[in-house]
Amino acid sequence: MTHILNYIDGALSPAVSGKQLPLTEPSTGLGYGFMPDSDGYDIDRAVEAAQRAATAWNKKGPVFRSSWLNKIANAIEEKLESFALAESKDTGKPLSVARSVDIPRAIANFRFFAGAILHDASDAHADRPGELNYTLRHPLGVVGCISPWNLPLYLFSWKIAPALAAGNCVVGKPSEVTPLTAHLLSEVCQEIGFPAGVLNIVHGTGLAAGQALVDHNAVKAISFTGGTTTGQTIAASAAKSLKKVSLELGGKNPTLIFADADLEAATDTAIAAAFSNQGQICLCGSRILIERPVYDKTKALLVQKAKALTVGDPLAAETRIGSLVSKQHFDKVLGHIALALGEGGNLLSGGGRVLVEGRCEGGHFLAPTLLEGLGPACETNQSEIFGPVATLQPFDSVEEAITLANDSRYGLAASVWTTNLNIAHHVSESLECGMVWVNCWMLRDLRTPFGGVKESGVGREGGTYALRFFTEAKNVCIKTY
Ligand code: TXE
Repeated sequence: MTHILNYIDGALSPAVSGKQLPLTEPSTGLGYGFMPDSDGYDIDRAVEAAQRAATAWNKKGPVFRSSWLNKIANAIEEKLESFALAESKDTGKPLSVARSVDIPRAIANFRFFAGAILHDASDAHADRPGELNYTLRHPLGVVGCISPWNLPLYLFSWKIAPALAAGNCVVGKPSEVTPLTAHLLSEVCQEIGFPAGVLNIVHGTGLAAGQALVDHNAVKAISFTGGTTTGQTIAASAAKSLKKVSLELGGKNPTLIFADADLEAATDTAIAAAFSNQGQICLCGSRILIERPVYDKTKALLVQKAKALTVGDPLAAETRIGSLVSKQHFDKVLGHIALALGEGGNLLSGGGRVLVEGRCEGGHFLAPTLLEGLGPACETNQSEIFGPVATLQPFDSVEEAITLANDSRYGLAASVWTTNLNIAHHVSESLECGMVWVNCWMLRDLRTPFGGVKESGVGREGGTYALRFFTEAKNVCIKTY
């Protein structure tokens, strides 16, 4: 049995109340350990430790902080395999994905912000005679980072690395569904002697530990990734103390395939965009829009490629689709499929549970599911399902494609497939979202703005956007003569 502990002031400890929550491995359905069921008392302890550490951490300067972030990255890299195994066990995702995507990306996040803070610069406005304005950027002090279960260490590190680099101390609250790699991170921090109190990790539910973090008066900002409804609750709570918030929320992203596209490449990537991580990525392309002249051909390719994906034990090398993250989430996604069929959807592939024999017979596996025949207004094309479910819709013109793509309360990302440069530019400009990939999907440069519009969130992460979020600007104006 694994016993996860909080990491507060450099030490590992249970919740003050002694309460624990059970942990389940989704691919087997079996319990594997316990984690602290922390509450406001644990958050208070963590915030106090962070406050004590804040001045020294900031005053040591960027070179010092950068070197510590690199030490964390190196320490995770040395244990990459055990981190990958833990991430796969906790989420049900294929080990190959955790090993090649999740953990390398977490390492890259620490390294990227270790470098970014060394090259960060502030503004000066010195072009008016007799006046000099310059902008100081102060860290906020103590900040809260709340992360979800789909890419646990990847998204946790995407928040804490810029916060620490910018000179803040952090109280992190990883998802209670997948706390294991955050716990391994705290062990790594202890092993390398990371300064006590600079990073604190408190485990528990959103309602108890998460809400206490959001409500804490000494916490100056909340960076959150998760569901839109939770984001709205957090924004409303944070408004009471006028905390800064960065909210990276849900998506219902379109993949637009025009008739002139390279259909092999487009369908390969559309399948990856729909089903990677079991469809549990905010960037997943769950609405595939296809220009009518190539609709039938594209559909045939998509169905063939969806059916070819191997669903199975996350530890098996050939597995492409693992288990959904929990029984609760599995039931929710199955409910969406039933609703889609009720709405008149025509099932092209998948549609139900996959029984994986042996070790994983109690797991929550779903076949990659494609549906057609559903209009833009139906629930299936409006709700974020967050599972391996995508719909196909035809369109007849560029303008219709744009209208269909924008017919969503979400606006996170889009993937556009065309060899026509004019279409690529016009569609990219017209889409209501924060990120457009043309002839690709999820190709990431960590300097670029990451985030969405409409109900997909508020603010941007990445590069200087994150460093700006985690600092407060102060202008100094000097009359020089
Ligand atoms: O996420 P929650 P859930 C979407 C996806 C999914 C839905 C719900 O559609 O089906 O959200 O998932 C913490 N104050 N995404 O319920 O609740 C919580 O403990 C402070 C999209 O699992 O948003 C966890 O650490 N914190 C997404 C984190 O918020 C609170 C990734 C996320 O949990 C809180 C995951 C509160 N009141 C789900 N309530 C993406 N954008 O990538 C919860 N939390």
